[in-house]
Amino acid sequence: MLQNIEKIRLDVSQFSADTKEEVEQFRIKYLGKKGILNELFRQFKAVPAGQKRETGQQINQLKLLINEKIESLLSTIGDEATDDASLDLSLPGPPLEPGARHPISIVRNEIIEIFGRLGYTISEGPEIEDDWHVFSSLNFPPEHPARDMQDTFFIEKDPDILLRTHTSSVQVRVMEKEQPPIRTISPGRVFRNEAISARAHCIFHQVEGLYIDENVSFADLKQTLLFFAHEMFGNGVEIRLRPSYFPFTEPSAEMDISCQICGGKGCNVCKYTGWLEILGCGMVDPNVLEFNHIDSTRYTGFAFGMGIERVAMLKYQVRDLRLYFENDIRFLEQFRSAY
Ligand code: 2U9
Repeated sequence: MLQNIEKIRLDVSQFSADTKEEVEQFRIKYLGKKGILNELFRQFKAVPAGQKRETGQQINQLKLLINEKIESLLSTIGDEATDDASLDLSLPGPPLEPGARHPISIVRNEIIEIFGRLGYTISEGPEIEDDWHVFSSLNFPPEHPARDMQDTFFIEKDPDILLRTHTSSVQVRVMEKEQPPIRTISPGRVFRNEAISARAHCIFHQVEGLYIDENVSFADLKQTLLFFAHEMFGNGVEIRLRPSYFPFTEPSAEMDISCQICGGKGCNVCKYTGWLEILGCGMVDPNVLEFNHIDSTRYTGFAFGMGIERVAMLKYQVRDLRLYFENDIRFLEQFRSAY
């Protein structure tokens, strides 16, 4: 038995391992329930009394040796991840997915670019406005519902201060500084006190346009918007204008484009009408020109306004406006190739 113990001691001393897995196998082989050491203890019972003392000491020393071996193997193997032969730290990391421009930015830039080709400048102005620039100078009557807290975010301490509900206020500021010819568009964020749904949000983006000069007519407006529709949605698109009402334009109209999904035949996207509403427009009301010190007997102008979310919905067939605000990567990454 002492000879057998000596042989086992030699095996243990010579053993080496590269992984924690191998050390565990080693532990089971020697210290497991049916392992070599327990087998020795079983055989120990049959050892003659005179040899028991020495044999017992040898087995206990062997047990110590095995435990020390396991400890030393584990400490040299260390953290498996850092010692994994397949890990080459000199290799370049996995490629990063490129970011994508937000669909609202893509469409805003496209609108700006299209009107830029027609000579329109870009105007910007404050989001926090006063009553004059958002309502009064734009011919809103005192009792107009937009002036109500239900529709507009007012600053509590001062009813004259509010978040702009449209970017027309920017164009009013242009008229304060410049005389015609004026040809400008104003992209920007606007705020309305509305419940959030698939079709409405309390914050959204607009582009409004204003053209004031001598002899500007409704025909100029129609041709400008037809050009825009063709550039934005393709030359096959048709437009139609329906009479409407806005305080700041007279006459006023809403413009529809022919549905691109069904080609005007009627489908569930266009609610079987063949048309999709895209923007509002009209001839600038002479009152608005006069409020802003522009001679309405000499000058006429047209204006239009559109929600960028709505244009992007039609262009990319987005069914729920809330997707624009959720920053879900699965939605945003679909626009990677769009610009
Ligand atoms: C000035 C005078 C007139 C801008 C216009 C509209 C018609 C219009 C809506 C479309 C969808 C806003 O985003 S929306 O809810 N806008 O229908 N906007 S004419 O008229 C102006 C602008 C500036 C000085």
